[in-house]
Amino acid sequence: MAYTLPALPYDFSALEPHIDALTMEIHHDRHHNAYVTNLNNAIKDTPMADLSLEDLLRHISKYPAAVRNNGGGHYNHDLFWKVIGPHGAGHPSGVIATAIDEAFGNFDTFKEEFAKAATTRFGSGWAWLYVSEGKLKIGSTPNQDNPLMDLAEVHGTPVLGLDVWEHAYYLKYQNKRPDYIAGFWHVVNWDAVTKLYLAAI
Ligand code: MN3
Repeated sequence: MAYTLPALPYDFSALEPHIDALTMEIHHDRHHNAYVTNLNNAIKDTPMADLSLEDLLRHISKYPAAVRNNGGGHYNHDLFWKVIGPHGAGHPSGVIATAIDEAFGNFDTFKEEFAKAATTRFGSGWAWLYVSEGKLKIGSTPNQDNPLMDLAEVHGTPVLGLDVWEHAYYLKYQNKRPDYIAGFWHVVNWDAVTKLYLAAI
């Protein structure tokens, strides 16, 4: 069955002023849509069409680059729209807060380490909070790779991702990626992150 572009679960303007409406519209309707279209084209009439997206990504070294780039692009953006949203608390609570404190010492240290991963990813890519063998870890991947992929530098299940491609922030922030990262903390949906964490441990 062909993949479809998931509807954004809030308005394009819902993340203002931290992520602007025009960026959200172009990012979702054009960039994410293109990954879905190109993924469908890459797997059409092949055995890959019968596998789940996660199965494709976990064994991505066996598949064409178009599946790596567009399958990763679809998975990563689907996750991204879920882990951001309006009315962010600004900080985690409950089980995810405890797990972050255990893994990184405290929330401020976690934010610094995550921001460092996002800032130092050269060129296009993603910063991740992911679960590996039950523990939270921070890492980054280039392009549309992610920690599910067998050929990635980091391995685990993503629970929070930050898109640091310029298309994610350039209209509002231009070259100031650190300012975009600072805005990101205002729109993280920690309830969604908690659900992903509980499913991954
Ligand atoms: Mn993107």
